[in-house]
Amino acid sequence: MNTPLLKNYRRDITILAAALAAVLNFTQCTPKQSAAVSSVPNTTPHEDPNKGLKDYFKNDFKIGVAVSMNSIRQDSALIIREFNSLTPENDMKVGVLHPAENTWKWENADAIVAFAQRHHIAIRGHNLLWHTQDAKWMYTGPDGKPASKELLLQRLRDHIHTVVGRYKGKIYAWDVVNEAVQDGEDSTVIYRQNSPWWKIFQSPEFIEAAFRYAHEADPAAKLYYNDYSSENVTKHRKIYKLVKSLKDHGVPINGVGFQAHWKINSPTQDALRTALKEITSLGLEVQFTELDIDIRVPSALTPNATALVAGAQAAAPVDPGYTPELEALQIAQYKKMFDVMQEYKKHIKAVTFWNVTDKSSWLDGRGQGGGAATATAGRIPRKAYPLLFDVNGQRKKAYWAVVNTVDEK
Ligand code: 9MR
Repeated sequence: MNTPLLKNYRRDITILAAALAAVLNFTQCTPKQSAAVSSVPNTTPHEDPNKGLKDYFKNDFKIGVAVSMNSIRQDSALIIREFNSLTPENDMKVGVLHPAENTWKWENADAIVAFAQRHHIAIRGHNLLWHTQDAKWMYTGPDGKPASKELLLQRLRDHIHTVVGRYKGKIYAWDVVNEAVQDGEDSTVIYRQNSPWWKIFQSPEFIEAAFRYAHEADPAAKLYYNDYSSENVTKHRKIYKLVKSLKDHGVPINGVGFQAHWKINSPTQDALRTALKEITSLGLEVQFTELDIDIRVPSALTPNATALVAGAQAAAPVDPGYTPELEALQIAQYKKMFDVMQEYKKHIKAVTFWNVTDKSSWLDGRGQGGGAATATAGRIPRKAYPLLFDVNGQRKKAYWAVVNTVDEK
């Protein structure tokens, strides 16, 4: 790994990133100075302390955030100031809400809905069918054998009617089906094979059923198919095929959720444009449902990656932190992505960040790059710093880079 060529490459990248940081600091990462005379002395519209992301983007799309009871307790003022859409990070998932046939755990979900309503914040529901954090009991029949398709559909219908019905009129959009597409380059395998749902159905019938049940329970709610790596060309073609077939079969689907767990070096603007073009050509709306931009990339872009892996293997807590170089790359990536969102804003209904501040991101407990830690790579003890608020809840420079993408014309 330490060839002279690679060393030079790393040095060049570091210099480039530092230069980029300096330029960005001056041009994009401070509140915009408006030429217009503000009615508030010594402030411009972009410095108003009472304004949040939701206000800057009010003519474009909702700005949301995924929350837990903890984050609501710790960051309520920030959440209320910045966001106008909330997604429960875990508390509405099928296995969390409905861990046994006759057991329902409504406490947290109800509390999040009540908090949002109290503060006039819209709510996205997440989710109604997933192969993870699922209700395992659903897959087994009373005889201990795998449930029949009929029984599973009946349980799915009961679940969806109960949950969507309980929050009818309060939840404006649901992730109905989450991550049902197979990863990998084989474009002939569209549907996730290791899902318990697929194993029982061997067809997308359960996906269609979930959308129909959700629509029956709340005809006004917007219904989404939600997935990750949606900008990867093979993956988005599969997502396209799935949602096109739903449309062709008259299934009530309104949109596609791009999770947007991104990195400082991917996706490219063109990859995002291509995916958006294809999905919106079907007349579907789009939401970015789980946005974060991880600063950890296992490549020469992070010059210390090799040392970090070695450090992690030796269980040493090596953490270079949120360096100016990584910060500059993250700012640039946030700007690129929001510039494309501006191009497609007619189709985009909300952009939701996955967690509130860099103090606590779901990525922090995971291996480098957000993947699960593996035996060979070890668990890398680095934080991801993926959001727009720092560990103290203060706005980062990336925040202003994002705000300054708003087209004011
Ligand atoms: O952020 C969620 C984390 O707290 C849970 O432990 C994890 C369990 O799989 O799910 C996380 O949220 C996921 C979301 O529901 C669906 N897309 C991927 C998200 C990150 O894993």
